[in-house]
Amino acid sequence: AAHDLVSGKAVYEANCQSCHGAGIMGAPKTGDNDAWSARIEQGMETLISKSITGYTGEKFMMPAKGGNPDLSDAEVGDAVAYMVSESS
Ligand code: HEB
Repeated sequence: AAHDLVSGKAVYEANCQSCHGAGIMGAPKTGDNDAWSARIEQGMETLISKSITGYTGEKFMMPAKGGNPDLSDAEVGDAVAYMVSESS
């Protein structure tokens, strides 16, 4: 499915930037290609499903939907697409 990068930017700024903007608490920083390239190789489906469900990495944790259960799966997908487009 196609992702809406305009929606994704807004969802990102409201829900993801707090961690991913500065790359705090182990979050891969948006725009940092080195931090993202190996992650992007997993493919969009995997990146999005892990962002929806949340997961614990080796040291740090990505909260489900960034901690906002009101987001739809499509909104999370748009935000991931925006982050990847900024970080590739
Ligand atoms: Fe995050 C990771 C997305 C929010 C923290 N994230 C991540 C990733 C993605 C994301 C895509 C990658 C995955 C892989 O690699 O597989 N986020 C996202 C989004 C959002 C977010 C879309 C909004 C909704 N985060 C967030 C927040 C935080 C975070 C808010 C804090 C609290 N993350 C994180 C971390 C990580 C991530 C820490 C890493 C983990 C590991 O270790 O791996």
